Amino acid sequence: MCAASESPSRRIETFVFLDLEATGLPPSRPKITELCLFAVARHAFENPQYDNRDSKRMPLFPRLVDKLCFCINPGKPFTPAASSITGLSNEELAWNKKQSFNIHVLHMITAFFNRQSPPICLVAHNGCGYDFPLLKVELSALGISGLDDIYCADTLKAMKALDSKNNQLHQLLYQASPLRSKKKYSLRDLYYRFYNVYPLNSHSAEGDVMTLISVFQQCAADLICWMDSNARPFNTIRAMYEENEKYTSFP
Ligand code: DCM
Ligand code: MG
Ligand code: MG
Repeated sequence: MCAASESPSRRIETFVFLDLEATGLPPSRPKITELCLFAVARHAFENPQYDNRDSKRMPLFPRLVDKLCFCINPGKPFTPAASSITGLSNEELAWNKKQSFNIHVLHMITAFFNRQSPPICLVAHNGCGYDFPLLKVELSALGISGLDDIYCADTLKAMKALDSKNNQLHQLLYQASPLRSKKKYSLRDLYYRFYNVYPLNSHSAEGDVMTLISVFQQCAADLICWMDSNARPFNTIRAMYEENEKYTSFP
């Protein structure tokens, strides 16, 4: 967890949900093949809309969302597992003439951020373990050291921290022994915890971002509070690996 001094000095105004699809998992030195960003204002989470016909009073998915989603030719073979779960392949990306992670990606994401109200926090599930360090690799390959003035926060860490705090509170209030936690924290399992069904479109960047926002809505007040004090500058994230190895062009 970051030092408090590195967290935003003002409350976060915009949450930019991020999901990446890529050619595999570490240590395969993955390359990004799909990137999705949905920007949602703090205001939207603090003032949710409800469907009055729904007796469970589930919040509606935010209506005011800015979206950016695109495919990238990774220039590296997918692992069979990654290709299978994402439904993407090197052949299809080449046949559809998708471009590499080039300078246009940087221009698009910086233009997207420039339209959001700061402070901006990138939010990804297991972001610290996967998405942020992987994005850092690709930006470094373009000669970019980071994204200035952008914070980031990991919902996997946040959800575990919130559950642990609630557990401690429960012990204190009821003089109880610690609850044996069998809780699961994959994005799919968190969605199931709140909605009692599994999410649609897992392992598409857009589908996973929508699932993450739906989970976030269920604990928005606590997550926002956690992120206000635990978000860290994106520039403090270390790259997943150093891209010094030259790949032969593929395909
Ligand atoms: N990934 C993988 N094998 C898994 C899970 C994920 O190779 N069992 C890789 C490919 C995905 C990327 O991680 O594109 C991101 O995962 P997710 O779809 O969960 O965001
Ligand atoms: Mg993901
Ligand atoms: Mg995904």
